[in-house]
Amino acid sequence: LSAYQLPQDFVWGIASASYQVEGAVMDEGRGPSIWDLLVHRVPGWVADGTTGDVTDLFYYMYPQDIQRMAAFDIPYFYMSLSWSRIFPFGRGYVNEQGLAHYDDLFQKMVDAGIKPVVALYHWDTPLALMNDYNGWVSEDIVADFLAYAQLVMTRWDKYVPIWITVNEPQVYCGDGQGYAGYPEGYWDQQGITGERAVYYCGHNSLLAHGAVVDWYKNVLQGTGRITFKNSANNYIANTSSAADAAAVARGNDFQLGWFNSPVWTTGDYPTSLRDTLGDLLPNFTAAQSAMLLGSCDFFAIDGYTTDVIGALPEGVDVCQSNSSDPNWPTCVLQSQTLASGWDIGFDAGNANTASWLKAVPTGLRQLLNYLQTTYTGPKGKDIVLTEFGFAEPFEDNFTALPDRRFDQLRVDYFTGYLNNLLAARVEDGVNVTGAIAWGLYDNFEWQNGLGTQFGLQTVNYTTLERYPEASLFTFTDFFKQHGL
Ligand code: GCO
Repeated sequence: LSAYQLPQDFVWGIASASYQVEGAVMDEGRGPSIWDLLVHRVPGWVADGTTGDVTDLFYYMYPQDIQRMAAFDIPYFYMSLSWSRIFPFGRGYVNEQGLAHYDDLFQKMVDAGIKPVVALYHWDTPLALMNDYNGWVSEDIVADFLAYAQLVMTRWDKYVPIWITVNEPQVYCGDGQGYAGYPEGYWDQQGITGERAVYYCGHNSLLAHGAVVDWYKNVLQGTGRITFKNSANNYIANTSSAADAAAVARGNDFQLGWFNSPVWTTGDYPTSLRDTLGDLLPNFTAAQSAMLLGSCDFFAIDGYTTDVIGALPEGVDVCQSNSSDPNWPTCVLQSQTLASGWDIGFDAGNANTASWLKAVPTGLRQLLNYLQTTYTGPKGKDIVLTEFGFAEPFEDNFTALPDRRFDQLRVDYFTGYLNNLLAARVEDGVNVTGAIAWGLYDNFEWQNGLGTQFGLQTVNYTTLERYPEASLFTFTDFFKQHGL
């Protein structure tokens, strides 16, 4: 494998997202997003009390960030557009300063030889749309999202070879509706139960994705590739029992089938979701199913880790640490309707690093094989690993780790994951055609705030200086070693 040469069009690069890196939240006509409200007004929403007000100040510092990427010969950069910089009220009035900002950003990227991979939506819903109609819970968002997409794709398609409609709907709809709107509890006050909000959010995300792809292909006749981004952990069964195997299958339906059965296989949600959720799950019309089927040019997967999944005894809604492997003691509840899982050390601060390093990299190979078997088919469309990465435990603790730039655990993470990706491609014949690392540098890690650091560069939040870490060299050297 060490001599294997990757094809020249292999998509490799590094990632960011607007609210996580831009800062400058009140500058040049930007309107607020739901995150501005959540971080300032909901006590305890962010674990360490930080916000994205400044974060990496990418909004102003992008020229140097682009030069840094160019210096490392990084060919692709994943980023998202801030919807509320362009439509401060979510729709209607357009902010020309926001457009001019991204004009210059794209021009500088292209001048530096870097290709943008651009998401239209990475969780920062314009606040006005939340106030008007509850954001993604309402089907009204489909028309507003389409109008926004039409404006930006018409203007920037010439720069953008790869478009992402929505980022990880399973997460922003499923893992607490706060990512798509307000925290749980708010919905109940609106007369929408939490669970119903989750599945309407997912449904409207699919309809919005489908509407944008349909317009992009048939009206704009865009030449780029377009898809939405999934998030999934690799699931392995806790024991060889039939009940645990069923829990794994059910878990995969809930994390992947929810969005991918409608797009890749049947045009509808998986049977297990229909059986479990009943009328919480909306229906597609025949025309909507037809629009969704085949609407992704490739399968985009964000895959960070592996969970051990076991069946829960009926009626028990906390998970039990009955894993047969003592190296995996951390019990993480996936969902009441899903299964329980034992997380193999994804969390920053988890001291369980040894088992994490031992167990997880092979999980990526399994996940890629699962996706090809289940969705894309052996000679079908390709798979791109659009995010993977690692928050090194204790990295922000200068006493424990005085030189943060030598991030040994993250180096091991990328080495292990990239070699397993290669094995999936070369030895298993999985059509995986790209790998994009999270992230460009430390940034605002949502509810974990600035303290949880995934960066391949570390950032001094007093001076905003960026420092390449060892993992940035490991990551970029890997592709050079393999012919790129
Ligand atoms: C996503 C991710 C990123 C995170 C990263 C590390 O939705 O694409 O959640 O925004 O920062 O996955 O947790």
